[in-house]
This record gives sequence, structure tokens and C-alpha cells, in this order.
Amino acid sequence: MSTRSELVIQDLVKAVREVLWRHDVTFEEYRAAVGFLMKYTKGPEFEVPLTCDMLFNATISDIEMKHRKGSISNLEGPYFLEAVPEIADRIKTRGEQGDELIIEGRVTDLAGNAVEGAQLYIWHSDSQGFYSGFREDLPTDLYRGRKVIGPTGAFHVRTTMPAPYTIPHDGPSGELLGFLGRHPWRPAHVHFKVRAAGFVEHTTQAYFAGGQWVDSDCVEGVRPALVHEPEERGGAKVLKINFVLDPA
Ligand code: MBD
Ligand code: FE
Repeated sequence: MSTRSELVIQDLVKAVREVLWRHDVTFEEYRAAVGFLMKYTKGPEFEVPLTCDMLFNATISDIEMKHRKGSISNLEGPYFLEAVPEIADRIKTRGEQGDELIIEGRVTDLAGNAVEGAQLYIWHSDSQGFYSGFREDLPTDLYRGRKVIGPTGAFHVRTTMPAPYTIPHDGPSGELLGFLGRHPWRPAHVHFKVRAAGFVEHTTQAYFAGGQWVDSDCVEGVRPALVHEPEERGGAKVLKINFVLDPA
């Protein structure tokens, strides 16, 4: 009996060989492709996960949803950090720039019951598209927080609007985007991860209707159910979002 890895890898190789046959790929073209892959050994280490995430992370999230009934999963991306401050109702930001954003909703089980004690991690870019912890001038207590959910399941967090972001595109991942006829932009988005004992860990993102690049996300992560039309409230935008967790 074959292992699962053996089955998947055998199918993958078969699929690539079919493409080579379909396009009559020559030895010169084959050598050029190997040369392209060699660029990954000469550049920064993040290029390998970046290319993989760019091409396949969204697909894995979609496959995960085949086995889940709760709210829809989406890419984790490369900027999640475990060690973040617990917050009451405000994420620390540089404050001076960007529109205010209020994020509110509930964390529940499939039946709508509050999941008390759930840990809701929220992270997003600053108004320039940069993530804290990945730049010297942006310490990790900014633009990130962990909210512990109370007995009603409700949360209400105040922060600032994120901005569109270009993935690093001066290496082979960027070159590959070029071959695919794609630009390197992601639309503005907010990341969420919910952890609770007895439930499947839930990782997702929220996007904003009408935002730049929402229709052409370079990592193809946007799903209609994740695009929100924020309300206006006292000069702030309000993102209403519920997280429905599947049992473990
Ligand atoms: C990001 O900010 C992101 O969320 C993903 C999925 C990929 C690259 C950068
Ligand atoms: Fe992101």
C-alpha cells in the first residue's frame, strides 16, 4: 500500500508530464525552467514559501472548507506572530494616519452559542501597507492584538484602516507573477485567527468592497463571502464580522 505522500507526489509528477507533452516542451525550455528554479537557491529564503503561498495557499484554505460548516477560512499569510499584547477594546496604532476602523461581532459555535474564552488574534498593516515586527520602526505591539472573548461571545475593537500591500516582487516570485500576467498587489485586508479549546483553529481575512485590487489579488485569496461593505459610524468605518467555529 502506498502512503498518502506517495500518492500525491505520483499524481503531481504525472500532471506535470502531461503539461510537458501538451506543449511539446523542448530540452532547451526544460533547461531554462531548471535555471529559473535555481534562482530560489541564490535569493532570500522567504522566496520559496512566498511562491508556494502565492500559488497554492488559497486552494488549501478552500479544500479545508469541504470539511467545515463554520465561517470561511482564508490565507494566514507570512505575518502572523504568536506573541502579541492582549487588548481590551483598542489595537495600538500610530494613530496619526488613516481612517478609524471598528471591528465588531461575535465568536460562536455552529449553533450560535457564545464561545467564552476564545482567543481572537487580529493583525493588519499600517496605513502604508507595512506589518509590525517586520520593520525596525514598527514594534510588534502595534497593529496587532489578542482579544479574549467573554461570556456573550461579542467583541468590539478599535483600530485604523489597513492599506493595500505589494508582496516582495524583485525575486523569482515576482518573475513568476510576470509570467502569469499578474501584478504584485494585495487589496487592503485584516487578518484573524480564532483559537478555542474544543474547536478547530480558524484563520481568515476580511476585505473591503470597492477597495483597490479586490478583484485582482495577486495571491488570489479574495472570496465573495469575505468582502465586507463597512458602515460609517461617527467618522469611523465599522466592519461587522462573526466567527463561527467548527468543533474539533
Ligand atoms: C500578506 O499580507 C498576506 O496576507 C498574504 C496572504 C501574502 C502576502 C502578504
Ligand atoms: Fe496580510
